[in-house]
This record gives sequence, C-alpha cells and structure tokens, in this order.
Amino acid sequence: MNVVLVTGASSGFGEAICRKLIADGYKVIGTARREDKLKSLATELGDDFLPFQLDVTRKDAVDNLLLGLPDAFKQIDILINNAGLALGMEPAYQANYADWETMVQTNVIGLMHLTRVVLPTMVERNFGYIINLGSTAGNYAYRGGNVYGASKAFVKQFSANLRTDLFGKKIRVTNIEPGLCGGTEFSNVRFHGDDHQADAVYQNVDFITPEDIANTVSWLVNSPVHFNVNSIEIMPTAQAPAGLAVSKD
Ligand code: NDP
Ligand code: 8X3
Repeated sequence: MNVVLVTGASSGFGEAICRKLIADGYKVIGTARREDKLKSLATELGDDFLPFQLDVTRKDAVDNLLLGLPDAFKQIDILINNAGLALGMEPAYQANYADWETMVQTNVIGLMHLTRVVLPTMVERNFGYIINLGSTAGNYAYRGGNVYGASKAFVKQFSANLRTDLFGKKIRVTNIEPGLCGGTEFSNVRFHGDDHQADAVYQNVDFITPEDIANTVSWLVNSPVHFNVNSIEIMPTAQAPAGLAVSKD
C-alpha cells in the first residue's frame, strides 16, 4: 500500500486530501502544528492515518522526520507539500515585515525542508511523486499579493526545476495552482482572524472547494506512472485571469 505524507493536514485542502486518499486506500501521514486537529482527524480516519505534529519551518524537526515514523509509514511514496499561508494584503510599502518572513519561511523554506528530506529516499527507489500547492498568485500579480505571490512563483519554478533534475527517473512532480477557494482557513489566517474581512472574500461567489482540490490530487496520484502533469491551474468558473488595471490621471 502506498504511503502519502501531507503537510498542513489540520484544515482546508490538507484535511480534505487526507480524507480522500484514505478513501482511495492509501496510508496517510497527516502533519501540521495543531496536534488536537490531527488527532480528531485520526479518530475519524482510523489506523491507516498517522497524525504527526510537524512545523515545516523547523529544519531540525523535519531532518528527524523519518526517524520518528513507525516502520509501516517510513517509506514515503507521495509527498504533498500543502502547508502554507498568506499574511496580510497591504501594498508592499505598508506590509508587515514579520509577515513576509513567515510566508517565506513556510511557503518556500518549509517546502524545501520536506523536499530535501524525502526526495533522496524516492531517488534511491526510483519511485515517487511530489505534489506542491502553488497558486494562481504565483502566475498573476494582484494588489497586495507581493510576497505571497512571489513565494508561490518560487514553488512553480522549483517544481519545474525538480522535474528537470529528475529527468530519466520514475519520479513525478506536479504544481497545483488554484485560484479562489473557500471552505478553508486561508483568508481567516491572511486577515489575522478578522472573520468579517475573511467572509467578504467569498460572499456571493461559487468558489472552488477543498473537495475539488482533493479530487484533483486523487486523479493525479491514481494516474499511471508514465503520465506527468507538470502544472495544473484551476479557477472557479466565476474567476477570470485578466487583471491589467490602468490608473488614469
Ligand atoms: P488553511 O489555512 O486552511 O490550511 C493551511 C494548513 O497549513 C493548515 O493545516 C496549517 O496547519 C498548515 N501550516 C501553516 N503553517 C505551518 C507550519 N509552519 N508548519 C506546518 N503546517 C503549517 O489553507 P488552505 O487549505 O486554503 O491552503 C493550503 C495551501 O493551498 C496553502 O499552501 C495555500 O497557500 C494554498 N492555496 C490556497 C488557496 C485558497 O484560496 N484557499 C488557493 C491557492 C493555493 P497548522 O496551523 O495546524 O500548522
Ligand atoms: C490563494 C489564491 O488569489 O488569494 O493562493 O492568492 S489568492
């Protein structure tokens, strides 16, 4: 049975991906910082789900990850680098610098930590799949997207470069690039717990759901090994990619 490790499994996409992949018959390690959330998911999902507390920004903790896993979960076949966040939406000249650092530490450096620890074990077995959660924010600029969008542009290019380094090996890499998705804690985190501001983002919009993303992941991991989706950009039908604003005097 294949083993999947999902970062950011305590809510949103990560939680939905764990549910879907357990239903598909995988063994799943769900990681995040909030252990209580992971434990309640474990109660729901049973013995094929392993809750594992992990802060992706802590290199020492990620370096020791494989040592801390029970034998049945040690060989990771699929890594889903999903943990990530946006903080703030102020223009760059007003943004909080600590928020910028947290986004880079999590979305960029945390993803690097996990990849660097798990990828060599995949190369040894010439088998594996890494799925990264990028964003449309890595493809298109928008006001207030500054460091968040830049961190997702890193994820996009890192995914493509991983594919290139893995040329000739049976290891797949996909960057999933979603647009507006609701039903997660994303905007609540972005607006530092301001429910009113967070709710306004999704008002009267038929947004993408965590289950849509989980179904996409399920399709990808269950596709044949000779088939690699390099990147997949997904938007709600209600969203358009155009955004070239013109300011007139
Ligand atoms: P959520 O806020 O619901 O989930 C984010 C997850 O990341 C949580 O489980 C959180 O767990 C985890 N996380 C955050 N920081 C850390 C950390 N330092 N170490 C470990 N885990 C961490 O957001 P979404 O599900 O919406 O987002 C998931 C991913 O998808 C993110 O990378 C996001 O950028 C991306 N994305 C989201 C979109 C959206 O509109 N929602 C669209 C495009 C991409 P905990 O706090 O317990 O550690
Ligand atoms: C999340 C989508 O548009 O809020 O990555 O940046 S967006």
